[in-house]
Amino acid sequence: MANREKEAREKSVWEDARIMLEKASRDGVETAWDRLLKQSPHCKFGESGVCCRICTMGPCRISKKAPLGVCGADEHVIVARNFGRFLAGGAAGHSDHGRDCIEAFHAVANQETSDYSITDQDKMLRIAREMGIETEGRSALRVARDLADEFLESFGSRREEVAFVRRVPSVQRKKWKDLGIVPRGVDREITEMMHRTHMGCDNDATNTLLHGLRMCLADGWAGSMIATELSDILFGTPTPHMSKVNLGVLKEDHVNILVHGHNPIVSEKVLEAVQDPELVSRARNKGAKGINLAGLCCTGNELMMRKGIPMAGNHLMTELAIVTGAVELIIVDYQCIMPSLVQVAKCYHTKMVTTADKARFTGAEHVRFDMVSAGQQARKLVRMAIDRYPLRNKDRVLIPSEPVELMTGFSVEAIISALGGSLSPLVDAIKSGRIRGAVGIVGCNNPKYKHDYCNLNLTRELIKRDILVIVTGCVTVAAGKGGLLLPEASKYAGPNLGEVCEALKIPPVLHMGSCVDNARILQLASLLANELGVSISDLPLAASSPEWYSEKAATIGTYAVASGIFTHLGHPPNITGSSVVTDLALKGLDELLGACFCIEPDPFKAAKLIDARISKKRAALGLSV
Ligand code: XCC
Ligand code: SF4
Repeated sequence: MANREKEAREKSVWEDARIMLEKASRDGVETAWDRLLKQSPHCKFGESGVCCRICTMGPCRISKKAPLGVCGADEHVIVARNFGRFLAGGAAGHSDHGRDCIEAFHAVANQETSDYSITDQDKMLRIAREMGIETEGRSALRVARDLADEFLESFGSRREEVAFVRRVPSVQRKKWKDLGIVPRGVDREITEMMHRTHMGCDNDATNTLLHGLRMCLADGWAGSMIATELSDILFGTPTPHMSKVNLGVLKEDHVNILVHGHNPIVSEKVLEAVQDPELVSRARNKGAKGINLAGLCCTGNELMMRKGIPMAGNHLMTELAIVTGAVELIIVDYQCIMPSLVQVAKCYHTKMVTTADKARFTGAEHVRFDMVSAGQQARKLVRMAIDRYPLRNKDRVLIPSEPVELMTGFSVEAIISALGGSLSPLVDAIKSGRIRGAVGIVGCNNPKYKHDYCNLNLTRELIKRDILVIVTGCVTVAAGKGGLLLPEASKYAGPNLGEVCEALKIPPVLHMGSCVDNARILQLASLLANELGVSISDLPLAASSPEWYSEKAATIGTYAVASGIFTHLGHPPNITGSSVVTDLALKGLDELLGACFCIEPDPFKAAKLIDARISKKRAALGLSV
């Protein structure tokens, strides 16, 4: 085997990735894998979390020789503060995305824009009623204004608890209350974390981490949940349908546009623009057969869940998608967009455009999106892409692999409707053991792992054990490329789960959306708990993020645990330098909240750990193991 091919094989499980990695190396394009090599080995102080840069008496790093920072902080305080700020970054990301959704919804409700509208009015009214807003005899816009205000309140500091806390089963809520971690306003919790972790504030590691739980709960049950619910209201609640995945979704004879980032506010308008007949004929005049839109990462998940737009790839495929040489334009909003994309794009005819004032990239063109000009800006972007088509160098184009089909669109509403209108059949299946439990596998890629090896194998191992898997975020792409998001994949599942899936014509792995859509999993878990009259932590559930990299993923894991869901991670966050913090994460939280973290890089061993946990929960409920 040639060296280049062998190297590529070690980096990813996928053929499309390997072919592109070889091309990148021929084309002289540097990727995340190359840069990881140059960054290795990583700094041990940073890796274990004992390096503090919080004030200018330092920076300090803890070692045997110097066990305290200049101020006297020990490794526990330093690790807890660093991790608290890490979680704050993740909570801020999702929640600011949620806030942008509220602003769009607010603009619609106040008739300040004609570029967006309410697509799912029934859902809007249902949630308004859930929030205690009067809907009888009032216009939809009037209700929408109240709902927008209600959601904005969940970000401020006037509330005792964020709005959706009322969805949490009472036993879990009582635990939060006893621990003093009921989430109040999202912004308040994040600000308080920054305050607590200033030099000379919260100098008790456990106390800092308890606030971390509260802040992450604010993300899960407010920032992210609001983002999901409002995106459904604005763009439609997903229902099951088919789509496609991998780099094969790019088309050689079309203008190819990629959308990357997280917020559907931008990508939904781009989707409208690519369907504009005038723009389609402009593309034809330039020699293309049409305009092809594909997604990356979570913006891709949003478009695929609601509109069936194909998905080109996940986090580690974003550079490689450009290496095809077939992409005219990559439009980004925010989060998880590697700055290297600017350089990779420059190696080809690809143009990179940023759209959010809060996420600009030196070297990329900026086309600002706002509520009133979004439609116009989206058309401008599509024109830009079309005009680049003639610049494409056909000799440098290589689109690998045929796309793989998948089924997507499993919102909570869609799951309930697939079950015939209530969750009872699912509850019965869990009780009888035909479905032994459910695991949400979520999150990212990280070049420290063979790309998608853990994501894919953990998913396969769990369904074999009659455990239903739910995927969101970048794991979706792994499951999709592996053929697991198809009803026919029931043949890879254990006999009992397989039978249930066949009867319902659903895949054994359900795609529930993007990373903010992990809030759908929270909601499903609380509905199940309520149905059974128990707490979330009593259910045979788990979560996992095998190849995570981002602050957001750590925040998601933390709100999952705080909500009562046992959570597996492929590798620990940078906390191992403190025994207090590590013990709390791996054990202490179990006593406090009925769930904790576990760490295991090997997906086969991880499946066993998760299985054991599910069996334990089943036994405690008096169900067959
Ligand atoms: Fe980002 Fe959401 Fe992770 Fe993927 S899964 S790498 S966070 S895009 Ni959220
Ligand atoms: Fe050093 Fe303390 Fe300042 Fe951190 S806060 S840099 S440990 S003196």
